Amino acid sequence: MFGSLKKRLQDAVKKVSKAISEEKPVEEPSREEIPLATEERRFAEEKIEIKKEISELKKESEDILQDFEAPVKDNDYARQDEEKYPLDELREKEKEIVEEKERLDRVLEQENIRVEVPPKEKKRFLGGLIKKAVEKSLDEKDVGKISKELHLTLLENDVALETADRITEELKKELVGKSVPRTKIEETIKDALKASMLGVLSQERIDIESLIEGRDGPFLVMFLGFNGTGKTTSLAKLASRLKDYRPVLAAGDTFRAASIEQLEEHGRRLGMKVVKHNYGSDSAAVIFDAMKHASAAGSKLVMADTAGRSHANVNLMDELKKICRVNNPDLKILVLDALTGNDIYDQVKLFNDAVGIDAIILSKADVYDKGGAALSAAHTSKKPILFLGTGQNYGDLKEFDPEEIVNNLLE
Ligand SMILES: Nc1nc2c(ncn2[C@@H]2O[C@H](COP(=O)(O)OP(=O)(O)OP(=O)(O)O)[C@@H](O)[C@H]2O)c(=O)[nH]1
Ligand SMILES: [Mg+2]
Repeated sequence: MFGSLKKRLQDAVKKVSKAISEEKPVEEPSREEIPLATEERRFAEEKIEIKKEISELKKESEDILQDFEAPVKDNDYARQDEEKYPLDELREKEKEIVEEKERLDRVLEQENIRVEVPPKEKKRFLGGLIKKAVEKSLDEKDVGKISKELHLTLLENDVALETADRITEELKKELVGKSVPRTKIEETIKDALKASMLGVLSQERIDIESLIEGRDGPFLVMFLGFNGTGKTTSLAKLASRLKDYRPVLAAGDTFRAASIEQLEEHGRRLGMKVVKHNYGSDSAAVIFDAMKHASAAGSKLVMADTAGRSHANVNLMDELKKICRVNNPDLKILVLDALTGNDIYDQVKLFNDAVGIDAIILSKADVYDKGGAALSAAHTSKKPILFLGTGQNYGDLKEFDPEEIVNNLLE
């Protein structure tokens, strides 16, 4: 039943996670962020200071040398100045200046040599880089891409718009701001998607058997739905499953030709009592009779068939309300044909508004590949899907397990 949805979801998740994980891993780091850059800048500032110092020294040495050389030309001055500047001292001073100049020149020569960053600093910096390279912080933009792709995939697979919206909203909440190892992006998206789909699918569970056990008189299960969705067949399958409670079948569809015979045939095959009236008779009365019969016979279960109906059948919708008023069913099961696709939302709304439904059986899952119907049905009704109809035999009723389905979809 979920073949197409499974394949498309898997493809979509792969596609977006690949795109995100392959994005340029590290943005060009700003100078402020990186210790190495800070170190370089500090060095550049130092260089300017050194240059200033050199030019001052040069000027100083030129002045001194000038003073020193001048008196040589003029012996009088020389003699005078020798007193002022003792020659040895001048030579010594010149040597110092030249040495200092040479030292500063050597420092300047190293201008292109990288400043050695202390190993601890370097490690911290590299650690940051590696983290950026292997981890991806999912932002609004990334998650936007993911949810857009998945939203489309869900819609293409029959998921109702409201349901697809809800799933992708949940996904966004889960993913935005999450820091994920680049190798685990796909896994993370899958997990988030699983959680949001499970949130939609997992409605309160219903255990029919314990409900039946917990009831004093006969427990009344009523089947309702559009025309031809699989009500009568699903009723027979569930009756077969619950045969130990000796169900009494009520031929509540007094409207469609051959509906009574159809139920009688199931009763014959399953060895179960069928309570029937004539065609055109009051359906509420048939079910009421079946309840009486079950009470008298000590049966714990009545399963009532009803006619298929739609918005157009105003009388039949009123009849449904009357059946419920008169018989107050314990469990109203809406049978939905999985192939219905987008109309599921309307069908759920129609029956829920009219009489309120308690649970869903999704029939024809065996001939339906898209899978989205289940998500829409559970989400729009907020009721549990009890079973999937998986064929035309009595045994073809599979318990619906949301976790199994979601895990299978995204394994
Ligand atoms: N493949 C498949 N066919 C199903 C399933 N459930 C029902 N059908 C078939 O769907 C057709 C209609 O089934 P019914 O049980 O008569 O449907 P209904 O809702 O009672 O129909 P109406 O009483 O006319 O409204 C029949 O041919 C069934 O055999 C299912 O799970 N899988
Ligand atoms: Mg029927």
